[in-house]
Amino acid sequence: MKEKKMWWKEAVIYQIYPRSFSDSDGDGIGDLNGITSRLPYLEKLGVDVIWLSPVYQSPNDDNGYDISDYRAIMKDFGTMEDFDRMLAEAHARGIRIVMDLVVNHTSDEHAWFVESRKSKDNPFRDYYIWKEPRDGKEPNNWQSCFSGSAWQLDEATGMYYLHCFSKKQPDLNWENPKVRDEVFDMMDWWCRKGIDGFRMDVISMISKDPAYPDGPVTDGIYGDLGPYVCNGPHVHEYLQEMNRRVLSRYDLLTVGEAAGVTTDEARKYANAEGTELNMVFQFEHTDGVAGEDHVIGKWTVGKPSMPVIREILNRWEDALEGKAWNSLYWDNHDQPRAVSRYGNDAPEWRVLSAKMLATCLHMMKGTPYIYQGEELGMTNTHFTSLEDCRDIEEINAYNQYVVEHKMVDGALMLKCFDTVARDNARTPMQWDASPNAGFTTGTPWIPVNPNYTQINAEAALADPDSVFYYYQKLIALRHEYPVIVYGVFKARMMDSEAVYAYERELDGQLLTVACNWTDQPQPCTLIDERLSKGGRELISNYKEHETGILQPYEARVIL
Ligand code: TEU
Repeated sequence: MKEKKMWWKEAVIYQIYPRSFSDSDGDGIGDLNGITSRLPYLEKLGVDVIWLSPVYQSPNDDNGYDISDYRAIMKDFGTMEDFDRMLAEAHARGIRIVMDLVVNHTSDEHAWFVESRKSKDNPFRDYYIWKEPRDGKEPNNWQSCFSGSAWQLDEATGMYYLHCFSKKQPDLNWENPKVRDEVFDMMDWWCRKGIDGFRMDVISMISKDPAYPDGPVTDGIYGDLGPYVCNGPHVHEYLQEMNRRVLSRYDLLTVGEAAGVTTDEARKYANAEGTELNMVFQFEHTDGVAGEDHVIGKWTVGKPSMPVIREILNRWEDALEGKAWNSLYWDNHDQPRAVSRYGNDAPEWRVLSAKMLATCLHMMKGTPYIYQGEELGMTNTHFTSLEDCRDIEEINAYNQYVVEHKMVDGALMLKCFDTVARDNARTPMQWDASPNAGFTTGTPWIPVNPNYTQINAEAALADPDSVFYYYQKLIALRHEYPVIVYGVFKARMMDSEAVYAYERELDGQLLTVACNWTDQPQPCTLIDERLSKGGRELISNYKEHETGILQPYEARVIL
């Protein structure tokens, strides 16, 4: 099937986690003016769109994913004037801005919840999900994604409210048409301001199984809520309503963060007819792969193997072909650093493996997302005690598994944090080798990664062989060659345990990609075959090549 051309299929997105990007006023917290001042850097990289993690008013229990006012800017980040200026300056540089939309839940400090908890007959009561106790306890055994029960008893009325995340993030009741009206009005308000799209936080979780059954117990303590809150009975209906009432009236990029999504579900969310969203983020190759040495829940000290990752990504490429559009990502603010997790962050391999991973992802079919610092090959950090942690997910998990239930040894838990904790992605952006990596003149809210003296933007910009310039080239290639955007994906060399290879084909044009995921040379004849038939190299992370093999972490792309 001929793919319909759309700007958001041709775009490369850059995610900014504002808290950790650039601090303009020395309070140790990144802000909007900091982002505006760095726009020339992003323009140089060549990205088309910025996705901003939440910048709305928030008590910051979960760094802005707990919103207390959807139409106000978080004080730490600046003012609405700062926002308007950032938007205007981004647009002047041809960069669009996509907002994070967090509407599965609000903050417990949002005016709706402040009202809702007051009494059983408050007009806002049904904005949230309230249940009577079961045998004097929680209504069911669900575990919150941030440990502990997903239910919180509220003294005022003796009832429990549902919070799939922290207890300061009560879930909205999407079955209530008034909630949908409020959300759609608010979205419309931002669209009229001129923003260019939404990344929708856990949008797959807005419709719950009305039976609220107990979930399967996996860690011996609580039950899994996933099967009863992900892809629920009305989720597609609600998104179609959102599409009719808001999205279809503007020219937007929409991407749903879809925990628990399968390829079948994605074909509905991101259907080619455009009745719901443009694309979704799936979790199979990130949270879904605990890899070897799994400890508990999402916590692991192991690495996922390439064939496992390849099976997942190739299956997504094939299943969505012609039916729905893919998103492509290694990193975001909830994931460890890609080069540490999938590549090799040892000094001798860091740059090569970061470029290899970038090639492997950016030549696939779908819209690629780059997370701040990924273009520098930023790495995971190291946790020496719970004091180093800022993320509520880490702190609660440590308290539950190490302190309270004594199921995991504290040192092992810290090793898990080194491997997969979200704070790995949240250490400040490394701008230069000056104190605090040039992120702030004050004390950063989370310590900088000590390797900033070597790994930073200033050094990368001065080095023509840097990871930065490699990303710049990958982005430029996507803009230049339609086969990279629209070509049909076909897996190659599936018998290799070490080489991830594939082709893309469009109107008789063939693109061949081969990536060595190991630190050893690996046999590969695919590239030589293409070269012998007149193919030419578009990009590679090595200058000199060898016949019949790929060198350690070598990536080659032939057109
Ligand atoms: O994340 C939702 C989610 O299910 C996971 O990414 C989760 O945060 C984590 O990886 C579990 O191990 C979204 C946001 O991206 C995240 O930052 C928020 O904390 C969360 O929703 C709640 O809003």
